Amino acid sequence: MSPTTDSVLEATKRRIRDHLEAFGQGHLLALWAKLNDVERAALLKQCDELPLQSLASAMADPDTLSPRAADLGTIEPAVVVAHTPPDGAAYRAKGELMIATGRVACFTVAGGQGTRLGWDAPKGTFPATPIEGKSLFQVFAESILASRRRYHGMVRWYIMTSPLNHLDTVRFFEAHSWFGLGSDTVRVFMQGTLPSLSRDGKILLSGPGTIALNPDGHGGAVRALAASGALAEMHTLGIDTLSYFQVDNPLVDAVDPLFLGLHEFHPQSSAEVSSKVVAKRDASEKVGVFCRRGKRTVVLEYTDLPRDLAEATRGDGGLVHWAGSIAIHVFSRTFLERLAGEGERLPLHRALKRVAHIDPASGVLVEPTHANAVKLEAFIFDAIPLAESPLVYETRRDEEFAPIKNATGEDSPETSRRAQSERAGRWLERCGVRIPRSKEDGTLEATIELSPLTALDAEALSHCPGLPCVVEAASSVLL
Ligand code: UD2
Repeated sequence: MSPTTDSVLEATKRRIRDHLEAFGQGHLLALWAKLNDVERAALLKQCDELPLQSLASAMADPDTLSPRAADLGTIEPAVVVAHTPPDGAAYRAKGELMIATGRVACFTVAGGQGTRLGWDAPKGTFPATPIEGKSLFQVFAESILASRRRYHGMVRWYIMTSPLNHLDTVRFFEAHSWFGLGSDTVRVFMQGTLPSLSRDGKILLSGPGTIALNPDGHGGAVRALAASGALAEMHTLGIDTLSYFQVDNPLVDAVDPLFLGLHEFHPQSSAEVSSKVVAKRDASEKVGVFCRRGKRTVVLEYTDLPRDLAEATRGDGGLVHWAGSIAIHVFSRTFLERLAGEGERLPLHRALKRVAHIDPASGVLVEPTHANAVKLEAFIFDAIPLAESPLVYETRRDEEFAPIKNATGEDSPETSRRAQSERAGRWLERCGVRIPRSKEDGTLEATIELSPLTALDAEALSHCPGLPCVVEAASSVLL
């Protein structure tokens, strides 16, 4: 390295070291002497990009991020538009027109790590369906393709990944020829990252010259949609409405005209953001709940909802805070542009995790056996209170929500595949097909897999030629 380059590096180092020290993070350069010039330059770049100012309070005391019950104020049940609203057909027709005129795109957040499932690949590649084992991504792709055909409109698909799974996700789509959607109609872009902290607020090193980073949560979508150019592209293409869903729920109605129509035209909606809820299975179900805090509609994540509020019941025995978030929303593009333009950083939440890291004093790798680190994440649903008049709409769990989260037990591949099969069975019954059911509890005694390309709902299924009259007990039926 030339003397000039050397002195530039030293000057940059001094500037960055002073800045880090001002925030109590000087240890990040402690292993400087062990690094070569390339590693030094890379470390300085990483340090320079840290949003230290906005992380100042999190670093000063990571515990301040957990809301205390006293800070929540008065929490009341959310106002929810009931399932099958009057004039549903009119809202649906308006939603269909939104799709037909190319105003709607899908948006899937798929940057998470999927640790609980134990699947060592992007979660969207997980085999989800009961017979063919189609991946989650394929189920969504078929749903989008079927919506394009049914409503005669282009529905593009935006997928947010993270540095942990971006390349694998793109390769998966390439290997499957983009599931027939056309690669130019699917845009895969990466979310940002935030540094992982020690329990006392020190940024961790993952190597002598690298900072330990984690994806910045699905709340990072606001920034990533803007930074990737996706919002600008939507503007150019005339897309003004985003149908948002998570990567883990194969029952999602990816392009739901009724929900889109309600979002845009319901008198209680400002058409900025709308959300679907289902009645919580029980007080301990791990979903956020929609509540009202003062005049604002908010989602309190299950970890932040005090137990007495989670368990409070009404006179009829139902939960007071029953409206469970299934993470299905519609966002208007202009609302997201407004948030991104205001530089709105959604509040950070903390998750305690095990993170292997380098001890800056000794340079030795520490492999913890307990949760030693704080990961910081923003949640997209914290944008809801920033909307003028968000709409909350109740839907049916058995029709729209069977997520795959855990390897076994609740919300597992097994429960989700059964729910997919049950829904297909119900739709066939509505078309007059005889379905084998258990005499004890009425559950389906066959396995049925129905592709979205065959039918997007029971009504469409009734027009399909060649439906069986009877499904035999213990059979597998692929439609
Ligand atoms: C989420 C909701 C929960 C409930 C439930 C319904 C949160 C914090 N909680 O729980 O209230 O609505 O879903 O199923 O969202 N993701 C990213 N980037 C990240 C982190 C996550 O894209 O940095 C994606 C992830 O790929 C997945 C979704 O966000 O599609 C949910 O992530 P999660 O597994 O952390 O949330 P979960 O299932 O505990």
